[in-house]
Amino acid sequence: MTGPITTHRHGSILVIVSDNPPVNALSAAVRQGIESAVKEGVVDDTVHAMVIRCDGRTFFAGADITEFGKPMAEPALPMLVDMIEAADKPIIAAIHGTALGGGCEVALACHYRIAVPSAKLGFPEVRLGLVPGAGGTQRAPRLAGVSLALEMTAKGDPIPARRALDAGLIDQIADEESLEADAISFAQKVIGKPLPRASQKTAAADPAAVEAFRKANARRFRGFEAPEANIACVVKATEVPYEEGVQFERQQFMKLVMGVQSAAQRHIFFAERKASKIDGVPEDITLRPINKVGVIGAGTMGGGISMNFLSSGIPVTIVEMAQEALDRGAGIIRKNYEATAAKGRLTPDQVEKAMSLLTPTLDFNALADCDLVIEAVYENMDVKKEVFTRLDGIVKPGAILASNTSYLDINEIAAVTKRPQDVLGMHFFSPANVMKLLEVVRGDKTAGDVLATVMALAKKIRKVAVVAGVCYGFIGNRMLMPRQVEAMKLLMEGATPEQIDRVHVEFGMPMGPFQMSDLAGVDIGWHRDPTRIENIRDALAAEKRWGQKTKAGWYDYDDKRNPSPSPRVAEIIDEFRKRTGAAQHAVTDQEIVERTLYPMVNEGAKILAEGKAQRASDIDVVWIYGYGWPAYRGGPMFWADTEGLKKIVAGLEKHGFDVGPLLKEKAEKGERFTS
Ligand code: T1G
Repeated sequence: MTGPITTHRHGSILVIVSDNPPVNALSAAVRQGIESAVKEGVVDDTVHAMVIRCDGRTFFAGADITEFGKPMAEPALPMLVDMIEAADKPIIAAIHGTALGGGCEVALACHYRIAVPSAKLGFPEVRLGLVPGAGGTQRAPRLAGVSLALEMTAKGDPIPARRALDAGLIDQIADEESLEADAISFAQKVIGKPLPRASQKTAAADPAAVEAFRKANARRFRGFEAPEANIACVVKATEVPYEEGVQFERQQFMKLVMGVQSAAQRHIFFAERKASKIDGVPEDITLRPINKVGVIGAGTMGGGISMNFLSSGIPVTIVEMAQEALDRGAGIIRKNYEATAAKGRLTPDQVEKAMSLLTPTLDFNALADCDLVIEAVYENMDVKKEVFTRLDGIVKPGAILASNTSYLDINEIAAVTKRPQDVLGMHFFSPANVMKLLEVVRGDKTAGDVLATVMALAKKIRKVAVVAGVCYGFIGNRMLMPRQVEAMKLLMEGATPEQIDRVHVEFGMPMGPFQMSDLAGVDIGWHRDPTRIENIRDALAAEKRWGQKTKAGWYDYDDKRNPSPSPRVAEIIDEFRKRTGAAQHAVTDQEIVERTLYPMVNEGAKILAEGKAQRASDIDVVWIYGYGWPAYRGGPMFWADTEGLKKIVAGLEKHGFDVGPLLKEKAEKGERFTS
C-alpha cells in the first residue's frame, strides 16, 4: 500500500496505520487508504480482527477542512464509517491525541475504542458552523446519552478519555507507551464475540435535558445557526432509526456547509493559524529562551498579564512603586485564582503553584535577569520613556523589552534605549488573563527573533497573537475610533444610545459602543475638569456618570448592573443638539450600520494598504478575539466581502466618507479582501 495508509499484521490482527501529518486529517487519500485496507481485512480469512491507529501527534483530527466546498472524492466519509461498522470482524480504534469531528466519527463506527489517558474526543464541527456529517450526532447519543451528546456536538468542547470511558464512549484506557500493543491484546479478547454496533443501539429521549440545555446556552448560541442544528440532530436520534437520522444529519450538514456562517467560521479557523506566520521571518529562526518574566505595574492590566505566565508555569517578578499598590495587586491575582478554583476550574494546589511563582517587589533591580519585561504603567509617553530608560540601564543584554501600550508609538519608546531591536509592543486586552487576543506590535527596528519569540510565547500562554505595525491604536483600536466618532455624530443627529447599541447587538456584537463605554469607564481619558464641558462625554463625566462603576453612564444601572435608558442622558443629548444646532433626521438602523461598521472596513483597508497588518484575515482575528465581533460573520474584512465591496464603497460615499484607495480599487475590480 502506498500513500498515508499502511498496514501490518500481528498474527491474525491487521493493523491499519495512518500517517498524514500534521493532524491526520481525513483527506481523500486517507479515506481511500482506509477503505481498501478494511476491505482487504474483511475478505482475508486469516484476518480475525483489525486495529485502526495513527502515527504522529494525534488520531484523525477530522475531515480535511481544506477539501470543503470542492467536489468530494470517493469514498465520502459517511460511506466509509458505515462500511467500517458493517464489517463482520471486530475493528478497534486506538486513540491518542485528539479524535475530533470525522476522526471521532470513525472511532464511534468502530466496534470498540481504546484510548490513552491524555487523549480527547470531540465534535468541534459547530465551531466551523457545521454539524458532524458522518453519523456523529446519531452514534454519540446512542452510546453516551443525550446530555453528553448535546454538550459535545452543540458546544464543541472535547472530553478527556477518562470521561469518555465513564460515559461509555470508549471501552478501555490504554497505556500511554503501548497503545498498539494494548489494542492488539484487546482485539484478541473480542474475536468471535457478537459485534456491538453503535447505530443499532437506541438513544433514550430526554426532552427536559434538551430544554435545559437550550436555556443554559441561549446567550452563547445567540446568532449562530449550527448549535440548534446539532441539537435537532441529537433529538432526531431519539426519534427515528439510524438510517433516517443520518439522512436528516446530512441535510443539516449540506445546508450549513453551503452557508455564509460556516464559510465565515472556517475562514477564522485558518485565519487564526495564518496569523502566527510572520512576514520576512523564517519559521525555523532560533527563539530566545523565556524562563523568567518581569511585569512593571500591578494594576488591573499588570495583574492580568502576570497571571497568563504564572498559569503557564513561568515565574513572574512584578514591580510597583508603593507597597500598598503592590499588596493590592498581588491580592487581586490570588483572589482571581481562588474565584476560578471556587468554580472547580482549578485545584487549590494549582492556585498555590501559580502564586508560588509570583515575586512581588518594590525593587526595580530585581528585573535585571528577566528574559522578558512587560511594562504596564499609566498610558503616558513621558512615563513610558522614563521606564524604558531605566530598564535599558538595568536589564541583561538579550532580554526582550515590551510595552503594553494600547496606542502609543513603539518606535518612540524604543528610541530611548540602546537596544531598539529588543523592543516591541505586547498589547493585551482587558481582562488580560481572560481575553485571548494579543497584538504584537512590530517596531521599525524590532529583530525577527524577538518577534518570533513573542509570537511563540503567545501560543504557550494560550493567546491568539497578531502582528501589528506602529500606528495610533495599532489594528483594533484604530478601527474602533471611526466607529465611536460616528456613533457620537449619530446621537447629535437624532439617534439614541439604545438604538445604536441595539443595532450592534442585533448584528451580533456582545454590546454596542455606549454599553462598551459604560463597561470600560466613561471617564477613561477624561480631563477630570468638571467645569470644562465641551461634549456629551464631558457632561456625563462631570456628573459622575462614569458608567457601570458609578451605576450611571450612558445608561442607568440597577444593583444587578442591568442597564435602562436614562432620561437624564436624553436631556443632556438634547441640550447638545440645541447648543450645536445639529440638523436632526430620523436615523434608520441601516444608516447606523453604514456609518459605524462600513468606516471600520475602510480603516481596515487603510491599515492593510499601509502594511500595519500583514493580511486582511489578521484584522478579522483581531476583531473576533479582541472585540467580540461575531465569528459567524468572519470578522470585518470577511464580512465586507460578503456584504459586497461595491455596496460598502457606495454607502461610504453616500455619507461623505473619504474612501481609501485600496478599498475603492478592490471594489472596482470585483476583488475580495479574504480568500
Ligand atoms: N483539516 C485540514 N487542516 C487542518 C485540520 C483539518 N481538520 N486541522 C488542523 N489542520 C492544520 C492547520 O491548519 C495547521 O496548518 C496544522 O494543521 C496544525 O494545526 C464530516 C465535517 C487538531 C487540535 O475542527 O482543532 O470533521 O497552519 O496549528 O494547535 O463530521 O488543529 O500548519 O499550515 O491547529 O496542535 C473537525 C480542527 C473538522 C479540528 C491541533 N475537526 N483542528 O491543534 O495545531 S470538520 C476540527 C484543530 C469534520 C465531519 C466534519 C487543531 C488540533 P498550518 P494547529 P494544534
